[in-house]
Amino acid sequence: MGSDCESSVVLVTGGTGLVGQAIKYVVENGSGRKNEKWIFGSSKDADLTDRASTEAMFLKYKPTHVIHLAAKVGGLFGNLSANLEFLRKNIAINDNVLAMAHKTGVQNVVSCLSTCIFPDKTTYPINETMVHNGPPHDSNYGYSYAKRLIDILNRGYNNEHGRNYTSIIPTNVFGPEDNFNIQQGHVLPGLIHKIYLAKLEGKPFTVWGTGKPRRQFIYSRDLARLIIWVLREYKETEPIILSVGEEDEVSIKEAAEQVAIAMDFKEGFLFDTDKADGQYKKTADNTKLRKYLPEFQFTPFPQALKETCDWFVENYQRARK
Ligand code: NAP
Ligand code: GFB
Repeated sequence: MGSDCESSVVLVTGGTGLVGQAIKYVVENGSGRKNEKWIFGSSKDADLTDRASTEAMFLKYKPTHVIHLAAKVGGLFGNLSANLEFLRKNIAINDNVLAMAHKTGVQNVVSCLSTCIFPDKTTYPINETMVHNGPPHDSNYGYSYAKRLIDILNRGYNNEHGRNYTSIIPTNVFGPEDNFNIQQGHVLPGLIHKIYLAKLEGKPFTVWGTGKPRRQFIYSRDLARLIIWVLREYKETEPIILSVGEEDEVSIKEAAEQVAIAMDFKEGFLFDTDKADGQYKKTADNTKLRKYLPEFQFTPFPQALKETCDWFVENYQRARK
């Protein structure tokens, strides 16, 4: 971003979501700079699947930088139920945002991929060079192909227009302001919500699947700090994985045990093995991130979970669920 004296306007598309609100939190708690104006957009500002409303938003705010988070997002079960919609909506959003960024002269765009878009049949750990080396897990092919096209678009804008638009590859994210809807959301917010309800009934909660799949989880507020670093300092067009290390990968069963502890719940849980497991693992390699930021400290998982659970209980009425 510009030097400290140049002013910047940073537009965060998808600014009202889990990751967008984490960026707002860290910007308001020490990560912002005097010469930066931050705008957190949502679908109320513009339906980004529509080219004209996307252009109108860019002309209104005149961003110099964009953090592009807006997407149709869901967990395993949300994706399983609507792969075509995930594909079409996200292709439209991504093409519109990058086209309008280029048309209005935005200097830097950081867009979001996901570790779930990696090839399903692959060696581990997976690194940034492997994104396109084979089909993604079938459970979320729609979302995955739409996300992979961001990387291809970035290449095109770089090759033909010299734009330095780049992307990040976060692993599974959780935190305050998540989507706690049990059917459509991700596993951790789903388990938190289930335990909240189980507490009221005094019964065990249900973990879907076998509990055997493995995941790396990144706290939204840690991801937010890393995204701001990428916007300001990362100069490659190639994507960069933003994830905890391979050693922090846990099974869904272990994650459920940690969530129960964070919610102070002692009634135990059952497995519903009629429900899908989805991808067994998608272990990401954060070596590239560590080369740039060897000292970056992730929030310990139990502390991040506790902060998220406390937020949910305190904000139950207004939380997305
Ligand atoms: P989220 O909580 O579901 O928020 C999605 C955001 O996108 C909301 O602000 C939403 O606005 C906006 N949006 C959706 N459709 C839109 C449209 N048609 N026009 C304008 N805005 C629209 O998502 P998130 O978890 O923060 O994800 C943010 C980014 O991180 C996404 O690109 C996602 O693919 C990526 N990511 C997420 C995870 C994860 O585990 N959560 C993991 C890897 C990557 P409204 O609220 O107004 O609808
Ligand atoms: O976060 P999640 O829904 O998505 O995790 P993915 C699914 C895993 O958690 C499966 C188990 O193994 C589920 O069987 N699970 C257990 C649960 N209990 C629950 C529950 O209550 N809710 C949910 N949702 N799962 C997503 C992709 O994959 O990863 C998205 O589909 C996105 O596109 C996201 O990229 C980051 O991690 O399997």
